[in-house]
Amino acid sequence: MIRLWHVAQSRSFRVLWALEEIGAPYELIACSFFDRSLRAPEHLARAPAGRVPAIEIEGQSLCESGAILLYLAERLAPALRIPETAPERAAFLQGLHYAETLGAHLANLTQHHIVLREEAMRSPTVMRLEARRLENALGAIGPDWVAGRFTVADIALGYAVWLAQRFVPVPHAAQAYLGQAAARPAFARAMARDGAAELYLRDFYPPPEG
Ligand SMILES: N[C@@H](CCC(=O)N[C@@H](CS)C(=O)NCC(=O)O)C(=O)O
Repeated sequence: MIRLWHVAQSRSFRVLWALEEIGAPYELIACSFFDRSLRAPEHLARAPAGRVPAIEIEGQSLCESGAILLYLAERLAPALRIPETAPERAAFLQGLHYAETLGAHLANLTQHHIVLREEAMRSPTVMRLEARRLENALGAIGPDWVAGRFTVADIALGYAVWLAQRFVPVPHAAQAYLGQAAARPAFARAMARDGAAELYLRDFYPPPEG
């Protein structure tokens, strides 16, 4: 049985969505960022940075969302990846990893808008800069699937665009891309299992004026 350690709205949603696309049975272990459970020794043994996602599959433990997506596709759903010899392979790998270019901006914005609770801890300059950089980076997304057909790269990117709309106006092509992604039945099933929001409680976190 596959086991997924997950926090609602976090990058582990990528893996949850992929598991729903695949249709393999899995156990979902709902975690929280706020109860120290991700710092417990048993979680650190499977995810040394104390993060999610973490997954156990076939006796292996993985804790990097892009690697998990590729592993799941290779092992269980070859249709969700692009084979090494196909011409679309480069676009597939590029999309899968570009998701973490977006992820870096999203993580910084999450820190400054949400995790750093006191105003004095936040940097308005970083918030404005990261919002601008995220918006620019979104310019490369959509409207079509990154490698010509739906793959796990679109799961990685789709989640990033879904979260990005909380921080910036999403460009039209990326909006159309997200619309296609969110229309997938597996996306809706994953959303239904995501759990109660504890991190992003507002629809939009605008950059501070200035
Ligand atoms: N590059 C990693 C990033 C994992 C990551 O940073 N996860 C966040 C949630 S989106 C987390 O668990 N943060 C908890 C913490 O930093 O303490 C991946 O894509 O899996």
